[in-house]
Amino acid sequence: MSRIETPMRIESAETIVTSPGRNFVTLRITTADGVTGLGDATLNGRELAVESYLRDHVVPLLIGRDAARIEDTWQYLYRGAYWRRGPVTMAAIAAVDTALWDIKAKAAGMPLYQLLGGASRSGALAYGHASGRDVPELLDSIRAHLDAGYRAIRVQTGIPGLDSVYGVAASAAGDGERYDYEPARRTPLPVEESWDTRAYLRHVPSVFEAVRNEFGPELPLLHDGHHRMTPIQAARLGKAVEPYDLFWLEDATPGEDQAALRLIRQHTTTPLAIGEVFNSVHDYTTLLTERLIDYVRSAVTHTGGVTAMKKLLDLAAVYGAKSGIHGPTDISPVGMAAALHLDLAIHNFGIQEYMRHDPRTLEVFRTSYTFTDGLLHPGENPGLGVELDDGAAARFPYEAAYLPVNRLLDGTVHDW
Ligand code: CS2
Ligand code: MG
Repeated sequence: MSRIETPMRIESAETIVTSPGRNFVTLRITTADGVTGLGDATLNGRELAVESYLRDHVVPLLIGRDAARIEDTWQYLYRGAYWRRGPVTMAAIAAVDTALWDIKAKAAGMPLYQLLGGASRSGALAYGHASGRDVPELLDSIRAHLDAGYRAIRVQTGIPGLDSVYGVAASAAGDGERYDYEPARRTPLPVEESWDTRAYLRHVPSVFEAVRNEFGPELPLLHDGHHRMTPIQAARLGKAVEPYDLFWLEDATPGEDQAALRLIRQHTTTPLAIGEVFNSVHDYTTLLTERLIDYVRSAVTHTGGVTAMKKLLDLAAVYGAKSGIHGPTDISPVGMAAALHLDLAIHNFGIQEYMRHDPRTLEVFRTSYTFTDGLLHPGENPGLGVELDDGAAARFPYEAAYLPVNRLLDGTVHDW
C-alpha cells in the first residue's frame, strides 16, 4: 500500500517493555497529526516473544498505513503473516488493533464504548479473587473482598497435603488489601508445584459448603479448575458443587479438547467457563455451536484485539453464551480498559474479572476506569481512557519471569 497522506497516517509505532510489579509489553502508535493509541501485548512468561514479533515484523509494516482502516489492518496482519493464530501472533495483532481503536475513538472525541454501540448497562459486574490456605483464611479473604466492594467472588483454597496451590495468595487479604498473587516468578527456571487431583476433588465441595454456610445462597461464587481435571473428574466436581450454585466452574479441563465438554455437560448443570488460554474464535466453534459452555473467557489482549473479541462475543450471543473476559493482573490496564468498553456495550455481558493491579503498575498506566459498588466502568475520556507515563515506565526495567510448571505427585508434568 503506498504511503497515504492523511491525518490518520501512522507516523510511528513503538513497543514499551516495563515491569512495575510485573512485566508488561505495550504498543504505542502515533499518527501524523499526533494522535496516539495504546495496545496491550502482554503474554505472561513469554513477553519478549510478542515484543520482538511487533518490533521486528509488524511495526515496519504499519508505518504509512491509514490508522482509520482497522479491519483492513487486522486482516492484513492476520492473513498476511501466512502463519496463523497462536498466542504470540494474536497478542501482537491485538495490540495493533486495540491501539487503532484507541486512536479512532480519540479522533471521534468519545470513549471507545460509544463506537461499539453505546452503553447497554450502567456498569460491568466485577468479580475478585478470594483465597486462603485453609477455610478460615479463605472466609477472611472473602470478607475483605466484600468490604472492598466486590459483589461476586472467586474462591480458591489450599488443598490438604499440597504445599502450594494455584490461586492461593501468599497471605490473606487484610481489610481490602489487594490479592497479592503473582504466579510468574522472577527465577532462572520455572518454579515447580505439585498436584493431586483426587485430594482436590475430595476437598473442594466442603469448601463451598463452608462458604455458603457463612455467606448464604445469594453471593455469586466462581471457581477456577485451571485446566487440571480429566473430563470425568470435571463432571464429578461439577455435580458435587451443584448444591452450592456456582456462578461458574472455569477451565475444568484443558479447553483445546473441546469435545470433552460434551461429557461434562451430560453430568452437571454447573455453568462452565473456558477460554483464557485461547486466542481465536476457531478455538470455540464446537464449544459454542453445541452450547457446551456458558461463558467465554478470552481476553482482548490474547484474542486479536477489540475487533476479534467483538466478533467472538457476537457469535457467543447467537448460542446463548455470555462474556467473562479474563482480567488478571497480567492483563495490563490497557487490556483491562479495552475489556471494559466491550463489557459496557455488548448485550451478552456476563461478568468481568478484576484483580486490582499493583500500585506501581498504576504509576505507569494512568487509568480512568472506576470500580464502584461492585461495578466497573471504563470512564468517559476519549479513546480507551488510559495513558502510559514513559518516565515511570523507565523506572521499572524488565525482568524475566516464568509461570510455574506443575507435576503430579509421581513427577509427571501436568497442566498448571
Ligand atoms: C487465572 C489467571 O485469572 C484467572 O482466571 O487463570 O490468573 C492465570 O493464572 C494467569 O493469567 C496466568 O498468567
Ligand atoms: Mg483462569
